[in-house]
Amino acid sequence: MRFKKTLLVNVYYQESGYGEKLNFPPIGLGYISEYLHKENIQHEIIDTGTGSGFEDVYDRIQYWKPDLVGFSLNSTCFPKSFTLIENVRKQFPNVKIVVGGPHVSTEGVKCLGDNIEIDYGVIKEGEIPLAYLCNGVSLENIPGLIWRTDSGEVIANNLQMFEIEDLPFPRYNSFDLSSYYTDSISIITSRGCPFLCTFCQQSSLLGKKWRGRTPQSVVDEIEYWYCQGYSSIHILDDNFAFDKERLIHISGLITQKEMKDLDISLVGGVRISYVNRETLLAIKRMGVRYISFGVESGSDKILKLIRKGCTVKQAEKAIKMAVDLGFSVRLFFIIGMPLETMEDVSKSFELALRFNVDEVRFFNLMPYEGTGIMDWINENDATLLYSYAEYMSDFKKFKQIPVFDSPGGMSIEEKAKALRMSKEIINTVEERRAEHSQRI
Ligand code: B12
Ligand code: SF4
Repeated sequence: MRFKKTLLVNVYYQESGYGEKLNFPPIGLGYISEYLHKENIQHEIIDTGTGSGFEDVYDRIQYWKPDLVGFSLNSTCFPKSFTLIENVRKQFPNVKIVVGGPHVSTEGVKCLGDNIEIDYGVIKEGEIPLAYLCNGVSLENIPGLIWRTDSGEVIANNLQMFEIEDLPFPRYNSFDLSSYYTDSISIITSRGCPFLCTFCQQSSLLGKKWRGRTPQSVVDEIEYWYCQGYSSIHILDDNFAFDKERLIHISGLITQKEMKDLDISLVGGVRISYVNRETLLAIKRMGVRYISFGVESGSDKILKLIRKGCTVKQAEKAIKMAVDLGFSVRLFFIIGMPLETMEDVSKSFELALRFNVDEVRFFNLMPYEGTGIMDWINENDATLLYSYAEYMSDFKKFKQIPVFDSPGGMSIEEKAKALRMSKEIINTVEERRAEHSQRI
């Protein structure tokens, strides 16, 4: 065995704008932990999203003495994460360090190239590669592993798409579930996305191939949590409705179960091009009251440019159908796409107000590494006004500040104005909802 004791650290920052603490455990580390349990690999978890600070990480290493420390990294505040890693290296020179998560999947070898303190990285899924690493499989045979040869060259091994059915779902036995302030549990029933919406990193994260768990395993997981006292389940898939037959099957299995007050939310959003009456009815039958759609824009010109793969007409039809079927509907829009004009933004505002939805949200477009938008910025005469590290380091602040200037679209001032105006639309929808619930 190469590593006998592994400490896994979830790195969370309040500057991400998501509040002081996390309200449910990190699913990715949950899957990794479950797999390590299956393989009898000794490990512990520390989650800085539950109020633990960096000092707690150092203390735990000092006290528990792991020989491998793994960090789960988002791009959010990545410079700070690298400082944390440097501090661990300084204080514990003999500990080996491995990183994984969205930041590593999108940056690849750059993560190790830029950081001599990091010993290994894992691109995309971590369960099996990490178990191989701990168990002593030779480095060149670990799929997706980034490592250094004796001559110091950084190498990334080929990836392997794993069968997700072979991965047990997280039971969080190594987590302190009571430190998350929620009475709901979040689950993931599929991985990967074959679409290439230009603002989204998804295909570079867990792969372009959509892989869904079997209906039986999804329902087993829901039933497991229901029996543990969690009647509220959040499904966070990016593409839950990708396979219509699977969806209908899951719905059918749930309705056969005795889970009376089961309340499922499709938090991740349903792709508009999959919505039809049959799908929505199946979703409703399985106990879903709340559904969200990533509409992105009310302008066909923009939807085409961002390769969203649907039209405004399709969006209208899907929203109307969902509202008419009694779902609580939430719509997501983005402001600041290249070539977007104030006229396009007005169309998004109109669409946001057109139906009796419960909530709308407008996001300032932040270009991520590995997205079509970032390529577009690099290839066209567009300028990033802040460095990637800068805007990734303060999501809260950059929610309202445009981060790039591009020819042919809105000026910086217009983008900022559109973002300010979106607050009025959000308020109008909120007021309308409040009035409506008073009437009821
Ligand atoms: C759930 C979720 C959240 C939850 C997190 C809750 C929690 N308890 O952790 C909440 C709502 C709080 C949240 C907040 C934010 N999120 Co979020 N979130 C997600 C979401 C929808 C699902 C994550 C997930 O569970 N995936 C499923 C698991 C199986 O995959 P995974 O987490 O990637 O883990 C696998 C691998 O990455 C790897 N791995 C992970 N960690 C490690 C560690 C080691 C050592 C190894 C070896 C491997 C490894 O192995 C895991 C198992 O295979 C993703 C989208 C997505 N589909 O991934 C976005 C996503 C991760 N979030 C994102 C963002 C931007 C944010 C926010 C900044 C949002 C904001 N404020 O606008 C904040 C940042 C919070 C922070 N960490 O500081 C981005 C990150 C982009 C990036 N490059 O970093 C994503 C990818 C969405 C997107 N496409 O934009 N988020
Ligand atoms: S926005 Fe949704 S459909 Fe488009 S690439 Fe991202 S996850 Fe896939």
